[in-house]
Amino acid sequence: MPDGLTLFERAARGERGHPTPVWIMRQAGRYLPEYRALRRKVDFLTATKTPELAARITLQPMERFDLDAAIIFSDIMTPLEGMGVSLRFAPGPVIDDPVRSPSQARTLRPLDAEEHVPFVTEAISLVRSELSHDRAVIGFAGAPFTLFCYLVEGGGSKDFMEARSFLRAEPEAAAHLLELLGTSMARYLTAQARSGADAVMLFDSWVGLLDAGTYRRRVLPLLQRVVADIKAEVDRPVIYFANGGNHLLEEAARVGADVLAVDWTVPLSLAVDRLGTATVLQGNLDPSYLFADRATLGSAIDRVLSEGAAAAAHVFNLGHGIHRTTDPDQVAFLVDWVHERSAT
Ligand code: 1CP
Repeated sequence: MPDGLTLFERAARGERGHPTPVWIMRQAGRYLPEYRALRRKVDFLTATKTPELAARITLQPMERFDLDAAIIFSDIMTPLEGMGVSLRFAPGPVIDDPVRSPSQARTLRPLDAEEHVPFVTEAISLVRSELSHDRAVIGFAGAPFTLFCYLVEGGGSKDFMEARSFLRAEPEAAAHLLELLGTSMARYLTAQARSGADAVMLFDSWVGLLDAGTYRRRVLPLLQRVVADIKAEVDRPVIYFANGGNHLLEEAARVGADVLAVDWTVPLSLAVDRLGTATVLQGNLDPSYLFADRATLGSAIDRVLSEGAAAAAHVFNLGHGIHRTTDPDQVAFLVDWVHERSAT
């Protein structure tokens, strides 16, 4: 184990230590008054494309809370613009001209990270140089299937029926699109690691919509290649978040990521029973517990910590993004409670 690694990196590389590292999905964002103040002056896309602003927003939660890792302020949709997709946020992503035919799928080009997303890699370098060396910087990208969902649907959806139908109606065009997204995101994450990200994360927010067989045939081999491509270039832990993936857990564990992140419907102890004790887990407190009184919140955190104790190592997080109406004081309590209760 190399010296000088942060608590987060040690856990992500499978070393069980104390205390348990903690960070929070969507920790930079709308529940923070300082984020809302900044966003009154600048729109979301501009904030993500201005490295100084993106770095400042990334660091906002780090100044308030004793978090072990910063996640770069950006969006999973950001790199798609460079691939030829026109995009706006309202407040979720909207694609006015979604991909609905094989010919449209063929017009997209692979991402060139240097040319298309220099603002992301610059923001990462800035954050890395400003953040204390005992805190990690996490870069991220959308996983191919989740990006495919937004690209074909044109925006958020409960069931992404357009995207799932495209997968069945146009299997070749869908495979081409997924491949292109996979290759592009592998390059994107490699570029983020090279500019200072200590770990990289793939968000598969909508993968739970797939049955296990479809996942195994059409998504898993691609994800395995994406992770292998990143690992061939940079020695950084990869986190894979399989949201809604309780029925895909065994498959998701085969992606080759160092850390498997799960939502709150998968008790960590059950994940250990199913996957064995060699897997590093991240998660998975239900974000709604942040609205409970402190006794309830504290015991829910204790439960997640004790269930995570059987895994190879554990990175504490919520099971999905923090809700925008959350009280920041509850977050401060959570972070300190995790550290205190896992100190020895
Ligand atoms: O109005 C605003 O300020 C925009 C709200 C917002 C923010 C703060 C969006 C639009 N994206 C973000 C930032 C963001 N998105 C981060 C920043 C870093 C951090 O975590 O602190 C990250 C990691 C994301 C990732 C992201 N975007 C995901 C994957 C994680 C997840 O929640 O499952 C997804 C699915 C998106 C799409 C997206 N972008 C924004 C919204 C509101 C959505 C969800 C749209 C939907 O499907 O309804």
